[in-house]
Amino acid sequence: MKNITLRLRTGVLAAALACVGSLASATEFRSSDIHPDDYPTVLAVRHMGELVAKRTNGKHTIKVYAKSALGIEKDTIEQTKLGALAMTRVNVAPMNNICPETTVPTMPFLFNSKEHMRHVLDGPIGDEILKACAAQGFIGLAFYDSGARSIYSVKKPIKTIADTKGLKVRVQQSDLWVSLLEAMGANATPMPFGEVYTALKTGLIDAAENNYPSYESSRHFEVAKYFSKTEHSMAPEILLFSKKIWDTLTPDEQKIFRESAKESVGYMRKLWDEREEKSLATVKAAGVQIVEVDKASFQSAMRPVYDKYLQDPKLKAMVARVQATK
Ligand code: GTR
Repeated sequence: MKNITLRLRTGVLAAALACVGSLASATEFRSSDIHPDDYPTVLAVRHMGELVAKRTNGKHTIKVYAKSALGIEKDTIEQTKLGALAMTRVNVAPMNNICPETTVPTMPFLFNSKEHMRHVLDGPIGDEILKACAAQGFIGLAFYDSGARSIYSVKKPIKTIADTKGLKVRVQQSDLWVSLLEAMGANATPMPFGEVYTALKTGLIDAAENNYPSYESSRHFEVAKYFSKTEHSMAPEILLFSKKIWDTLTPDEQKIFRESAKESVGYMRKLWDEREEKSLATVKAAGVQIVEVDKASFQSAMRPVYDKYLQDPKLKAMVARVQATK
């Protein structure tokens, strides 16, 4: 009897210790996003977190900090590199200067369609770009959709490239983006996303450019009522993990993170397609004018951007491969 009690006690103690042990090594990884809680990128990383928690039996979890709670994209990229932050979901644009391979999917008018973009990023070219960021301290886990970016303006609709001449347009913080808008004859003004609403309202800028969901969720449509369908770039979103922290995970854990991230892509795409439609309906209902543009006039002005940013033969070849991918 005594023996059984003792054995029972030891069993309970062992279970309790195991529990404390697993709690002690359990890690909540922080991930940042500038978008609101209901935005597809935020929901997708949360979904990935659920998969990771399930597959590691609760040992690892992900907490997504939305609405720029951890800072603007440039800063969260820096924190991720340093290992102060585990993950960040950003657009490829602020990575252009850091990881040159990310310029490839940013190139203007590169993809023919959403399907073309998805197909390329799901394949070997997408994987090469993700892997290339490791040299700069980032594990590229996945690409997410970011639709096609178009110019929206406060005072007048943009119909042809002549209309962007001298226009002050906000761009993302990337040299490539400055060149892209300069090639349109615009006056490119780089600034963080969170400052754009006020800049449009106060007249500091005349226009900005983005996809429907960001145009809608940021409420830029309240100030800039002309959305001109230039669709000049399909620069995707990228999910980055800190290499410093990554190297502390076991190979099995790394596999779980990688697979869960990849699985969140399909989930995100479904949400994205729905959100694009919903956002378009919202802005239209608010009186936004959706303007058809002479796209060819923009396309033919992009040569200098291709020449300047594809000097590295490796990148040039990659772009040619994208163009050859059916
Ligand atoms: C959005 C994108 C953000 C950010 C923003 C911007 O479409 O999701 O990551 O790049 O555009 O223009 O700064």
